Amino acid sequence: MRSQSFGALTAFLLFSGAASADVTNECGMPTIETDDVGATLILTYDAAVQTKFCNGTAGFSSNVFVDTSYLPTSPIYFATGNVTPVGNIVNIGAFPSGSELIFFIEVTDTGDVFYSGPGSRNPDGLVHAFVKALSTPIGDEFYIGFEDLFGGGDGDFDDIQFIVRLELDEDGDGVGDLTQDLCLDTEAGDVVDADGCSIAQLCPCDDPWKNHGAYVSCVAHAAEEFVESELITDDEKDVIASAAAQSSCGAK
Ligand SMILES: [Ca+2]
Ligand SMILES: [Ca+2]
Repeated sequence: MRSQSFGALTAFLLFSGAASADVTNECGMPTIETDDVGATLILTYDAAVQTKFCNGTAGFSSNVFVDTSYLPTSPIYFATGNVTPVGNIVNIGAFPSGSELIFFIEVTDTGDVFYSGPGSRNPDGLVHAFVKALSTPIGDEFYIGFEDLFGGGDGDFDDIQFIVRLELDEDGDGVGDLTQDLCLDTEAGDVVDADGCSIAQLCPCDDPWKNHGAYVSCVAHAAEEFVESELITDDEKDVIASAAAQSSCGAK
């Protein structure tokens, strides 16, 4: 089965980015070509992954997930057909180069589960999804559509549709480095805000603080904002604030 190595698809994209006239939702489902059907999506760089839900034409309702062996939290749910609003964006997280993003739908009406990629992954042995590279100025986007009927249905892969956006994410914080991450080189595992900044980056110990209190105040303020954004708990905030108070950062 063909793997889409999107780093090398530039020439191909020039000829395949146009949407067809057969638009079934606000995303504008593209024309599917033979190579798109059953294609796999394998990352060729460390990427922040985001999904944009486009719904589809299904009478059934399906829960939609991304599965990868690389994340302990896998699989990750991100939408439900005919329930999740069209255009809804979910930040899925950071995935290392070499990971395959395997998508699957769980059809709630029938209990069937169908995966993207080769048909051998599915209970009926048939391909149930297409993956098509879209043309984007920054980052990479792929249009994905699923067929939700056992046996392949009508084979137009438009029952569940969504767009996956990938962006280089070298610090692995799940925030794309090209357009969103204001703090590159975040320490691995650190919790970050929507701008990709950790508390340690917002309040660097080695900045020229007026005094120790100014540093402690910066950390306390940042930690409070992280709590309000539900990035950390109150208990975690207390631990962070206590560590800042006991540090020598800002001390003359
Ligand atoms: Ca990043
Ligand atoms: Ca960052």
